[in-house]
Amino acid sequence: MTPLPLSLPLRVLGDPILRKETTPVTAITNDLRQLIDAMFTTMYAARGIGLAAPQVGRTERLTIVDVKDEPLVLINPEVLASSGMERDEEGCLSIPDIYGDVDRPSTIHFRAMDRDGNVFEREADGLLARCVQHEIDHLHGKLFIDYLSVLKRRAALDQWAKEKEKYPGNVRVLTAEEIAKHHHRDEEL
Ligand code: K1U
Ligand code: ZN
Repeated sequence: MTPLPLSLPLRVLGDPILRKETTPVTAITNDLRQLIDAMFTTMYAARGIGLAAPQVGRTERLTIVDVKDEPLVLINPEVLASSGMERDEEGCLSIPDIYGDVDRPSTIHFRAMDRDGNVFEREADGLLARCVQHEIDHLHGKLFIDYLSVLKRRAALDQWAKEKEKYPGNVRVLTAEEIAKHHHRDEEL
């Protein structure tokens, strides 16, 4: 029986890795595929719709998303074109319980590589477009709070100053209950 991929600890705001540029992936190795599997386990356990490598302490230019039961692996993703503008609320698994309205292009055309090394291009709108942009930002050290107005950012950071006490060492470890509850999503992959 294949062992279940492990859930990884999440890095939260304050960990310098969240502000670093990532390194492009040059080869799809078994280690990278294992990382991808562990990232899906972690994202589902945390009830997220996206997760980027720096959020689990890694520097590879890699992110995953799953909006509406369509898991996507995006390696070296880039937005090629965008249009429209929409404001909607965002959260971040690395800034738990903090939310804010962010303006982003409503439609994007992006390119990425999948887990088999195939390059693909795709259009996205709605929540998928928002999520892909949020995740690509993570790969360049940018967080949704960076888009907030000075006042709203200050309020979010004040709130975070209290929340962060729950995460010593800037690490969020998911509980066994959280992992067990969402493990069925992995089996669908
Ligand atoms: O990268 C991350 O931190 C994941 C983040 C992605 C994201 C959320 C909201 C808008 C854009 C991108 C999350 O998944 S946080 C969980 C969450 O807020 C959410 C979950 C389901 C639907 C909508 C939001
Ligand atoms: Zn995030």
